Amino acid sequence: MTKRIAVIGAGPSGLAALRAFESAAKAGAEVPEIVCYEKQANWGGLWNYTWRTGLDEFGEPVHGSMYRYLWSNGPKECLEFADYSFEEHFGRPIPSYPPRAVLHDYIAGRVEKSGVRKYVKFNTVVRDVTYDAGTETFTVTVKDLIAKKHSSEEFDYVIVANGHFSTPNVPYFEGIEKFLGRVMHAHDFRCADEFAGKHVLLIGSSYSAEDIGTQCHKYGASRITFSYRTKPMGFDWPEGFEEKPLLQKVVGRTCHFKDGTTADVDAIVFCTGYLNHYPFLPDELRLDTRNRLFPPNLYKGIFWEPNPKLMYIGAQDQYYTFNMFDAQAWYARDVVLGRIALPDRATMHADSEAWVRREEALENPYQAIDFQSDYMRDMLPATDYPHLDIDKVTELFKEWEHHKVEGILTYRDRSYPSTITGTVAPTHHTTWMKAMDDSLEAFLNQPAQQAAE
Ligand code: FAD
Ligand code: NA7
Repeated sequence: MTKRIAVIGAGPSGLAALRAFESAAKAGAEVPEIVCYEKQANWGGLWNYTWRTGLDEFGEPVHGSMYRYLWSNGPKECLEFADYSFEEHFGRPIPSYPPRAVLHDYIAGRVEKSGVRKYVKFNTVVRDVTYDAGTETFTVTVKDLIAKKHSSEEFDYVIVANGHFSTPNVPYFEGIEKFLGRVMHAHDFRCADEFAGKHVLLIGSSYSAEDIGTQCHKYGASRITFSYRTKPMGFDWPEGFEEKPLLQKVVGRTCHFKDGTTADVDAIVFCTGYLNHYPFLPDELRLDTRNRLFPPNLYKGIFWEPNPKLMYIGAQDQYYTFNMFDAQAWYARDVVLGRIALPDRATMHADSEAWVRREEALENPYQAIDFQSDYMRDMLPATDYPHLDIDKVTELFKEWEHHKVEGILTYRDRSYPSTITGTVAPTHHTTWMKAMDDSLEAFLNQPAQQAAE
């Protein structure tokens, strides 16, 4: 009987799984029957922008954490699919740091062309997954949000690809309930314009703080203060930015920091990260991890060791994104197709523990990049995923880190060569600080006035 596989989520990770199986099917392999459940009305995951915050039109938690004016925070050359270059999609080379809509177009273009939409049940949220050791099958219970009906189906494998930058981690700070201004988590941030003229405090010292802070500055905030728990980001911040140690308490609009200093602010944005959240999984199947490069108990960062028929794609922290999800999807597919044999549980665990220990010893972003590159090298040769030059991608990531240090407001004006086509990206028609329109049309089309000059 044909095996069945459920994919939970049609973001970049779930779509990588669909694409992986489809490419094997096109090459003549017999593949399982696939059903992908996606709670939103369209695919693309976080890249599928929503203006909504809180609950969606069905009363479900809004998945989207992306905001207006979000531009890629790394070079597109580092995430390029090995089987579908940007040049192939757009018909010409494009600059290295595209805004969100352009990346959504790229992700969607590949899967649209490979005809996998038929596998996706949109507006369908996965509520519950159980495993029956007797029949060796999973029962997946879903709700069709439009028909308002629950139903259950049996599967031999489940791929969990629901993303982990969607459920906010929100710590408490004394007095914040009486703060006389706007308080929100990055998950609910949508439009920087509302902070024009305001002094914004961002708690956290990672990507969200950096990006939302610089974006608020770009759209007219009067001051940006960051508050860090462990260490400051340490960029050479221009006038108007400041980094302070952790917030201790809030009195009215006055924020008190660990070094005894204070700041009067208009808004507080929690950039305190996200929780890996799998509300549809029972304890025995649920990954329990913070955001890290190698979550424990996942062989190859994919297979749930107590029951490797349950697989996770994209559950780790990410330097690599789209092409890493591909590598994982191709690997998972080949295990399902019997092309790769999994070792016994003890061997799997010893392997993943070695990665976990290595991750714990990492000291800086350059080592972290090398770590995830090695993880890619560990997966790729086992599959027929088209050649991806990991040495070159690693170099690009390290250049990107240098470029951020050289100019946190100018790094997005840089260009890099594609590791797939070799073409060096053209310079964008407008520098990032001056590019206020983040639409696909504005990005791809030279403004008439500039073109005429
Ligand atoms: P997601 O994109 O989160 O997709 C998960 C999908 O699962 C969603 O469509 C969701 O609706 C669906 N889903 C969730 N729960 C259920 C359920 N119970 N039932 C059915 N469906 C469900 N990466 C980059 O490469 N470059 C960037 O510039 C970049 N910027 C980022 C900015 C922000 C603000 C954030 C939060 C992340 C950013 N990322 C960036 C990283 C991002 O994680 C990846 O690019 C990518 O979106 C991860 O894909 P995913 O499929 O694993 O998860
Ligand atoms: P990250 O990268 O997981 O970073 C979370 C940040 O939040 C990090 O600086 C943490 O500080 C900080 N944090 C977490 N808990 C607290 C508490 N309790 N108090 C103070 N600070 C805290 O999440 P991001 O949202 O920045 O990035 C996630 C993705 O979104 C990423 O892929 C981007 O591309 C966009 P720490 O350093 O641990 O002390």
